[in-house]
Amino acid sequence: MKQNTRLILALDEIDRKRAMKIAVDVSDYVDAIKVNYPIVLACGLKIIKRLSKIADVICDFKVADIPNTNRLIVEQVFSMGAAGIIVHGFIGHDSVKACVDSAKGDVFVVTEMSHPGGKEFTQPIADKLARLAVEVGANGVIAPATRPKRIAQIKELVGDLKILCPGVGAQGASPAETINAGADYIIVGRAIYKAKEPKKAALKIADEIKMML
Ligand code: NUP
Repeated sequence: MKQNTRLILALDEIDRKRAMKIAVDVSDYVDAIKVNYPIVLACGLKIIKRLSKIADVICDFKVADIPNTNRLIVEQVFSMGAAGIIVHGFIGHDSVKACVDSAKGDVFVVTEMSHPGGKEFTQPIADKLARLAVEVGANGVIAPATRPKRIAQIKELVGDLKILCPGVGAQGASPAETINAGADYIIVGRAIYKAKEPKKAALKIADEIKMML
């Protein structure tokens, strides 16, 4: 995945035409487009292929199963042209390793989740999940933009692994603080795809990121 604007669009828009238009409009300002279940359930797996023609696609499927099932899921995702996949770490080393071994692109491991409930169960084990990501040879981790201090702490644990941070915009975090804390990429959904002019919204965030580098 390129590291140019450091902005990743979380395209949780379920109307296919609108989603494709937004993807084209913001393509100059994003390094990748992240898809999650909403768009894939609404538009079908082919949306991954379609979006891959516009930008690198990361599938945020938070894969969390036994090693064999994880492998089967990962193979399907990469056969559709995805560039990366997001997986859960709490299922253990063997299951995450199965993802890394079968991936034809980047694997990112969720550490502490960005929403308030992320403090309940993911925060207490987040450091262990970050270490697991390093141990199994993942390419990066997901850390919460809503808690910049945690980004910095997780960064200490993962060294060269990339840190991708959701939580900017609708969840309240700012691009500047997130970059300052050590994020390599910022993941933004609603603040872009729900904006009246998604292109302008993406440009504004990309500019804010640039100012901090
Ligand atoms: O901890 C996480 N928080 C989070 O918001 C891990 C995630 N993968 N996400 C995803 O990032 C979430 O599912 C959504 O697709 C995106 C954030 O969207 P928004 O809050 O900017 O609209």
